[in-house]
Amino acid sequence: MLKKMYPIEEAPFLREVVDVISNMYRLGWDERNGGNLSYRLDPELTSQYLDLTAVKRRIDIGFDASALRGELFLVTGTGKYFKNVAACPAQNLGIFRVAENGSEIELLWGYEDGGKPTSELPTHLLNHAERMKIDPEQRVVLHCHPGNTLAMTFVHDLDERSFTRTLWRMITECMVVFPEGVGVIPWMVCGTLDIGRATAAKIQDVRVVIWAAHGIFGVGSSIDEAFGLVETVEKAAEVYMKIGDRPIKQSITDAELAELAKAFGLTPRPGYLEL
Ligand code: 2HA
Ligand code: ZN
Repeated sequence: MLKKMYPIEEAPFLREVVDVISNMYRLGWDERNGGNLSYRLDPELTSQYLDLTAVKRRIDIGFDASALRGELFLVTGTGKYFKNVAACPAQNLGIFRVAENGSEIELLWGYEDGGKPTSELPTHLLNHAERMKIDPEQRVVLHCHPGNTLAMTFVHDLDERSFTRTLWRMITECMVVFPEGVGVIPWMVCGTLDIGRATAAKIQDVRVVIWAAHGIFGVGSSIDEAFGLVETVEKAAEVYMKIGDRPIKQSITDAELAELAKAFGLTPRPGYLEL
């Protein structure tokens, strides 16, 4: 019996991705072709919208993603502008499966003008692979260039403990949202396997990694979770940058952060509080 298929435009995962991308664009986090996103799709759900046996193209990705062979991903296209995604998802996004050989992908939908996945594909796929080892529900990796987080990487020292402690103090909720802290990578060339490896090496311990003078990566089991992490960090960085050089008259103490952890039943990263 032929399976009934629905139009891909109605797929909840596609709508969600288009929505969050448009939102990020309007927040000013994705100038020009800045930013990229990957979403690991559920095959059962996806098969209601796409014939998973109809491979349109095979694309060499130039690195080994065999840890993810057979997995389906919805990923933004290289050189594409977040601004344009809503008007034309099929040109700006693609859905593919990681091929058996691990070094190619099988395009099932999208990249319609002959395009291919984001230049940051190594970071996206390596992050998924690392994160899935500890969280089988890992689905989303999101990258963008939010201005305050970026600015903070110029004026704050990049030590992860120190960076995290500052963020935790800027909004009470920060420690509740990322009790494990944030990862920070000093400037590196982007779009490379090296920066992908450096990011993935951190992503087992943290769900946010900041690239100095570039942007931020957030991961999670859903778009909301990954986006929520990034917007919380960016908001805290905004408060930090707004304070600027003015003297701080009062702030949240370490004892208060410990009290907060107790109230919310969470464990701040060991050694980060001075008690
Ligand atoms: O996709 O953001 O890091 C453009 C970028 C590269
Ligand atoms: Zn970027």
